[in-house]
Amino acid sequence: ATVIRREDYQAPAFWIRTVDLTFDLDPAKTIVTSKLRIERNPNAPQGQALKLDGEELTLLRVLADGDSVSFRHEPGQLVIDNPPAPDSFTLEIRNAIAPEKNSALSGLYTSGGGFFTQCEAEGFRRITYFLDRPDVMAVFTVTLRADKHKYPVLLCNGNLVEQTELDHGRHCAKWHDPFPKPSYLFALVGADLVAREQRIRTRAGKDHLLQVYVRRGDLDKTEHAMNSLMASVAWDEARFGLSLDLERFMIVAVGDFNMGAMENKGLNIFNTKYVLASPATATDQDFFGIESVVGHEYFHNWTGNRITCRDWFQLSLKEGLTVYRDQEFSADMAGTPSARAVRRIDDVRGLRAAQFPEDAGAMAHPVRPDSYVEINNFYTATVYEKGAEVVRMMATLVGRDGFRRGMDLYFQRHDGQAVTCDDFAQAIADANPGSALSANLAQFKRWYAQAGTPTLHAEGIYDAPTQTFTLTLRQTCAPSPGQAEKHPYVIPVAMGLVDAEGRALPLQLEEEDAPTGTERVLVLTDGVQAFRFVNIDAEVVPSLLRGLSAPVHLRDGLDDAALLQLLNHDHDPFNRWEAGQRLALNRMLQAVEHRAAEAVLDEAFVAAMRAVLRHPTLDAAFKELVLTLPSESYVAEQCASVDPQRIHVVRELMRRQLAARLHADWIWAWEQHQVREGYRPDAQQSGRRALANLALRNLVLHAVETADPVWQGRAYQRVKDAAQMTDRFGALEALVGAHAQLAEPALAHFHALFADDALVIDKWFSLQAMAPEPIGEGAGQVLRRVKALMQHPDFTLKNPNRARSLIGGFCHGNPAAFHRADAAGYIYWADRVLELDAINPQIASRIARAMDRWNHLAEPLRSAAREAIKRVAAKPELSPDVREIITKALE
Ligand code: BAL
Ligand code: ZN
Repeated sequence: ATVIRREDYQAPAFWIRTVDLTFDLDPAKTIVTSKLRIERNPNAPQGQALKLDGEELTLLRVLADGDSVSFRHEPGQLVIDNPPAPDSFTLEIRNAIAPEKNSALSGLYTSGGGFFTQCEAEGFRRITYFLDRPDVMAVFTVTLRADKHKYPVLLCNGNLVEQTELDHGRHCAKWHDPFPKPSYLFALVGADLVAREQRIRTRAGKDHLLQVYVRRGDLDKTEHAMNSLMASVAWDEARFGLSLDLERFMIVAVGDFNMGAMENKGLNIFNTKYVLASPATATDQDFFGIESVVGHEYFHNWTGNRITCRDWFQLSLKEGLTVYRDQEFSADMAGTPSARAVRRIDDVRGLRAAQFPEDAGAMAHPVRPDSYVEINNFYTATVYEKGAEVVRMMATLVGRDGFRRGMDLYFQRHDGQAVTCDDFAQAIADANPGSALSANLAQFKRWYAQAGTPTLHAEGIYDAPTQTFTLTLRQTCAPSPGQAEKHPYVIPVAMGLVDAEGRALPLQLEEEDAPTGTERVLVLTDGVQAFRFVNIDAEVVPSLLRGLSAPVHLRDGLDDAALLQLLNHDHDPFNRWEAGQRLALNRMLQAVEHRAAEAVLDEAFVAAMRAVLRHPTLDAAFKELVLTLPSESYVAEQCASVDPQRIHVVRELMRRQLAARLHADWIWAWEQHQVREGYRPDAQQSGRRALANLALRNLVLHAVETADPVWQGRAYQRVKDAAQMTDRFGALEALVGAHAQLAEPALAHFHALFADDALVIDKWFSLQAMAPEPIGEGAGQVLRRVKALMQHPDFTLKNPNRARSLIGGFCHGNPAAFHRADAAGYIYWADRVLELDAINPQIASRIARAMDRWNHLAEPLRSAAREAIKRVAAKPELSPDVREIITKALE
């Protein structure tokens, strides 16, 4: 396999200034004609051949300045050693492709009888020969020709400039995109679709047409996507002064899609999962996901499209920044400070569930990787979510206004360019001279270069006679593949001090004249640093790393009493939640380590949970987060040697205890949090539904334990009658999660109700794949079910959403059912990876990553896992995607 290294970057030998493309669309044989205006790059070493990328193409013709030209093939490239004119010339290429055979869904492919594209990262080379790299930006003019009856809608980037009728029932549409763009942002659609349309006038006073295209019959599920798009346009103008730069902005939904969505210039293509929603078919979480992804792709128009990446190592330049922007958008949309905190907790849960394990596993890589074999493998939680944390830390270090100044400078300097993460950090720092970021910029950028999650160790000592509190902070970071030694990071530590009465104390360091408020950001730059606070008149508990102000583990040694103090009193809702999670986690880890499954939850913990649940002023959404035990995978991350079965048993037994001992409180919570007004997917209503659903899960769990039919019956009734999906699915989850007898009829009823709705059927598959494995007798039940579901008429490996729901749900989302001593889960995994690899390497590679952390498993799981990985490795014809993952796993 060819390893691409960041240090080998060279500017291209040629630029492509303009592209004229013509597509004669046909599923079996599409003809692509491409006219490229090419210029030699005067700043690159001269005399180089022109090497165009191309894969799976049938070449029909090559002309240079209208004449034949000699060319040759190298693997994946068309090489022209002697272009006709030294500095600039026109190249005309004609080639054929077979979209209907493109099961990898990269390039041009068919789905549901239409044509769609996905070009990021390197799909354009599967359409035609090109300099398929992000630093080559060209102006595209595209003509699409197709059968009018089958493909009445023909879309491409930019503006529609011409529409004509052709002979033989065909028609033609010509599009021009005035913005130079890299090939990865190219898109076309040819399909039978309908659109929801909205005309808007922005703050900038310009009129625009927004369109959301879907299949006929889905139009009633596009309102939320359109509302989210309008909100995104308004937000980017208000928060960052960034206006829509196109007359027309289109979103197109497609059922077969590798990613969540794609930010092609002016023509976003979306997985249906992130477009279609109605209260009857989508949960609150689905509604939220749509708002967030619509925002994300829209925000890319500036952070990604107007300023793009110089090379793929800089992927986080656009992804980390755009995730940060979509997180801020969602937080602003949530409204209240408490709802913002709920959003932040949710983001952190995602970071800890996906990125922290990645940073500690075989695929650990820096936010800006140094090398890759297959770039598709680097669309990771590290590049996206940790990248967003790096941007968030910059914003913390320069402040909200300072960050806006930095963004303004970034656009002033780089609009229209393909740049690097260094350029971004430099702009934020330069706009904020005198800030902790500009003072420590080179060191700060280690966040881009070093892999692994650092640990922040904290120790606080109160000295009553001098009324001082000394906080000593120390940082460490474990080695990661290829990086034995780590240098200190710049770690912003947002913090406060909380006394026994819950007062937030004024914070004054000994070198300061006066307090600076009750919350501040300490900046740790050395390996160890002490901060001495003065005028502290009582014992305090430090509340550190508020809002997770840096993506690190915190080891502050707080005992139960201190954590309870924070849970009860911390002014920072994030750390309040964190304290509750830590109380639960400590108990879970103790039970796991001491093999004391029967460990009885102490009354102090149960009472603390009850106090939160019954609290008169806390939001329901926040309560739901506090009352939800840390996930099994998060517990696993804290263990040196992981026994997923054991963790599962402990968590299940704890769940049952909370269900039993808070029984009356759960009844109260259920009754108090029913939403009776019309459905709105907002923070307030969805919080109430989330808490009511958690209550129902607990009530059904307890009912199954005590053989009480009432709550099982209520849940079943809700599956049948609920007016919307959040409640219906919540009830179904409660039955399945408790192994209730009514789970089976409820699943059957649910399937019958939604048999024609692919996205709902995906939920039905994944719920079963992620069902908790029964404790004791019945082990292996989930895998048997998953195997049976593969034979279900609705199952197909070819649809990424379906494959992810069942196989991904099981391998990634159900550790206790997947990691089995008899290796049956691993055998299933290896078979599916190999099977999927022949169809769609990107999806196969994602499933392959379920073994990233095999090395941390307890025996005999570890050995069994290694055997399975070796079996996949032994297959000679693996895709580079899967080969890279498997090779790294075995290193
Ligand atoms: N650029 C790939 C999809 C996304 O991150 O928006
Ligand atoms: Zn993105």
